[in-house]
Amino acid sequence: MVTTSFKTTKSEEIFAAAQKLMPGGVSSPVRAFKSVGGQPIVFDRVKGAYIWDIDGNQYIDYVGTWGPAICGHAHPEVIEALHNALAKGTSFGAPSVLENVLAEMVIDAVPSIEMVRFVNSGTEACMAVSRLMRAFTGRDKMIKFEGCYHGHADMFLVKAGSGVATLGLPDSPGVPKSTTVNTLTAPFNNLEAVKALFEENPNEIAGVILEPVVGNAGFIPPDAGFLEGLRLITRENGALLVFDEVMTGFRIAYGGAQEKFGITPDLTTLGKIIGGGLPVGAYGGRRDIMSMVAPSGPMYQAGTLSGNPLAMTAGIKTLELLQKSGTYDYLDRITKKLSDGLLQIAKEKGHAVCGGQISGMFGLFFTSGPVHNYEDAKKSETAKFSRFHRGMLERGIYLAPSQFEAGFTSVAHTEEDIDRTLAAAREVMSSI
Ligand code: KE4
Repeated sequence: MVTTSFKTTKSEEIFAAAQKLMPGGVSSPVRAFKSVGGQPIVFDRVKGAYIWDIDGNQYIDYVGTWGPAICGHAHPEVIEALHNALAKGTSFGAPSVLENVLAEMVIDAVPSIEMVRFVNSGTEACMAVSRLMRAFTGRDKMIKFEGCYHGHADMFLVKAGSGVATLGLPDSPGVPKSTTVNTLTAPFNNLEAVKALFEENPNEIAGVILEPVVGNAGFIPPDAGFLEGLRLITRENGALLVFDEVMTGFRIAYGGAQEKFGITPDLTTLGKIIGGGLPVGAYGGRRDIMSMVAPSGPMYQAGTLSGNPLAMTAGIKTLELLQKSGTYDYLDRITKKLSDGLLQIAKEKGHAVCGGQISGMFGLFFTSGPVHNYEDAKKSETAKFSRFHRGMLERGIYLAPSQFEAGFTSVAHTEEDIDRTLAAAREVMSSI
């Protein structure tokens, strides 16, 4: 029997106060639990695969601060490395050897990256890469896919995923038409739609940007041949292929989805894991393209805290830990056990459900599916997902508070954690 009854008095008090101080009481919309309802829990501390809320309740965590905690929260070696780095200061605003070290690790790991620039978030990385693809090709238009999320910069808030999808926002107000007129969209996994856009916009499309495995419309993997097709179409049309691997980088494989699927884009964005939980983003790719970035070239992009020594330190140690042999086999094995178990239990209890996992990334939809794109994902029963989320939370299992997000495991998750999660799911699936 898993059912627990958590007291969440302090969470409620603190979140009530937060709502008077910050829009929605949060620093990022999806954290507000708007789409799943009920009270978000206020974190006190995290360690390994676990969260403790401010009332002292413990949860098994499948969000992992939205991906960075792949080695488990507050890994002792990361904490120790940060302690040592702190003694040297918190920010330089100048070159440091730490940037060289992390840059070399990223270049060695990610097939497309010959040169890299560090920034402070995935949003910044995607903003910069959209400017770079336009600077390099001299073209203004770009293609993104419905339901994919590339941060909150204006030009990407067109049929975006993640919090935009979660809140059902009709693409954000405050974004002038002039900044989105050059953003073309197509359904994920639909090569014909992409070909049509290139035919309708000859020699005008700078590039195609995508999440190679979608995590921001729920978990949607690429259909066989989709990534290969995009590589071919972009080459044929003199456009760049850009993989937004902010979420998939170092998670789907050490070299990201591009290593896993054997498709090398021209440019890649990174974030999350390469900062080990501290604010980092990065963009990189072919040397001839990256050489356009100031000060080596004319394309401007800058940032006060870019290459921050603490963030570099946490990223270096995190990637070192991920290089341990067997890491990705373990992630894949425990996440497959979790995903297969959740789907089997849901079906046993009579629910229409589909989903899956790749390495330490998973998701499920309450629809029989299959889910190939955002339109398919929107057919899922989001109200049932909300009841599932709440039921699991009440049993000490912390899932992403949105149907349109993916779940994440870490090397700190044990077989027992997975078994406990499935036992909780067995109870919840009987009652939703
Ligand atoms: P950030 O600016 O949040 O660091 O990265 C933006 C971004 C870009 N590209 C992809 C593929 C992403 O997944 C993200 C951010 N992911 C969301 C979670 N789906 C961040 C969580 C949040 O917005 O609070």
